[in-house]
Amino acid sequence: MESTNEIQDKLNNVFQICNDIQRHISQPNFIDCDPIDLELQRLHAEVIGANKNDVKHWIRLFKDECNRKIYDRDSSPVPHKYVINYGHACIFSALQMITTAELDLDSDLAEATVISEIDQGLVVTGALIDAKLRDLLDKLISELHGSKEKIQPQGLMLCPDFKAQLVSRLYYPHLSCNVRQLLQPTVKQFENELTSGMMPLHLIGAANSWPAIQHWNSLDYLLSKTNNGLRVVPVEVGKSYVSNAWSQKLVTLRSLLHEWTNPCEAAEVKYLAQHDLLAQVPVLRKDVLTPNVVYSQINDQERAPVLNSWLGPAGTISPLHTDPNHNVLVQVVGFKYVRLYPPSTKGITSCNDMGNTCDVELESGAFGALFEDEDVSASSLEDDVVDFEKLKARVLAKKKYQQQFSEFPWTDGYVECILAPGDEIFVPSGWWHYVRSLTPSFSVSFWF
Ligand SMILES: O=C(O)CCC(=O)C(=O)O
Repeated sequence: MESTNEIQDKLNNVFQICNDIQRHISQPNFIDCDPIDLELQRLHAEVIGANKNDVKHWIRLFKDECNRKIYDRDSSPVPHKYVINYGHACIFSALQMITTAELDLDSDLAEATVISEIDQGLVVTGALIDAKLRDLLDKLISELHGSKEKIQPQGLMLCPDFKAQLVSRLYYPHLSCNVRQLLQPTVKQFENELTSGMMPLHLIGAANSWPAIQHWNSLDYLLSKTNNGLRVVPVEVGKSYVSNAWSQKLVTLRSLLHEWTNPCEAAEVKYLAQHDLLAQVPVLRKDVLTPNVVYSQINDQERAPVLNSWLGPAGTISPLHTDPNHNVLVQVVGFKYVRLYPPSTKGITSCNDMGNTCDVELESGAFGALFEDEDVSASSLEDDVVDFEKLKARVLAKKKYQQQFSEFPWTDGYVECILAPGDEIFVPSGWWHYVRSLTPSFSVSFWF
């Protein structure tokens, strides 16, 4: 329980940070609108200058206007200023809730409402938000939580079941074309490797010394670093980003973690994918070190690697795709299967607008009999009962799918591996890669 003095101190700090944020965003040269955006510019000025009663109205107009500019467009890229404006509108809205005493700032509801508004802004603006503003928002968010009583530790793990992990491993009897393995290579060794050609490398235990390896499997830890899980994050909903029934939404981390630790409550697979969670929650960034591999290729500050987090339950799929950068994917919690094909592989064609994702579903044609229902495979081992009819049906379905895409290299021309906690995989640019989580999983990628 906070004392009256503590509450007053907290309020003073919160108001001070709000003032700093307001001053920072209101810099006249901060938003650079061209003449055709005069309407937006006018709205921005009015939001900043509006009296208290009008603010809410203007913020809504402003957000709607930015939203329209962002989403009502052809396929051309969204000009950054609309995205930044949208982010600012979310932040204004949060400040307005605080400074008009609309909410009891000491309540959980206030913390959740303000954080949700700020996180919307942070998620939409991503890397576009400037470092100073990011820092101020981080301070505000941690001050809002203040010295609230700590939640009782529950001792729950993101990936608790060691046996399930073993089962996942056993279910890969044919890892016949392993990615070349290296044991914790130095920068020099890695450079030597690359002089003979850009090939994927499985770097066993290369991230073992990361604090994240020790801490991120603990839900208590993840909740304690995210205002008890109130931080709001984007998730992909559906089988994979090329399937028809796929969408994105914003949810609290607490609801995600709850869902994954109570799987029967999860209606659909939700995947926090390709999101820079560590920029959104900088305290988690401290648990992560930049892999040696990245240093071997980048030595100037100008080209900082692009980080992304990948957090989800067992069964998330990133379909076979390529990226224009080199990548190191680091496995922090749980296990992932990765399969890679070289850039110029015949029989792989893309199906999406960006031309980087293959139209073939590996899980249907390559793993149909293994992956379709992991619960069944786990319980089969446990009870020593195998449903042969079901297995037969899957083998047939798999064959049929393979025939449908007969050009695709189903049986050769690839390398594969299973990433365990502490492992890294180097994916050279242009290599096709397919990734599937075998257990609940948390990974961080570095594109460089
Ligand atoms: O882990 C995943 O699901 C996909 C990772 C990936 O595709 C990447 O890091 O480029």
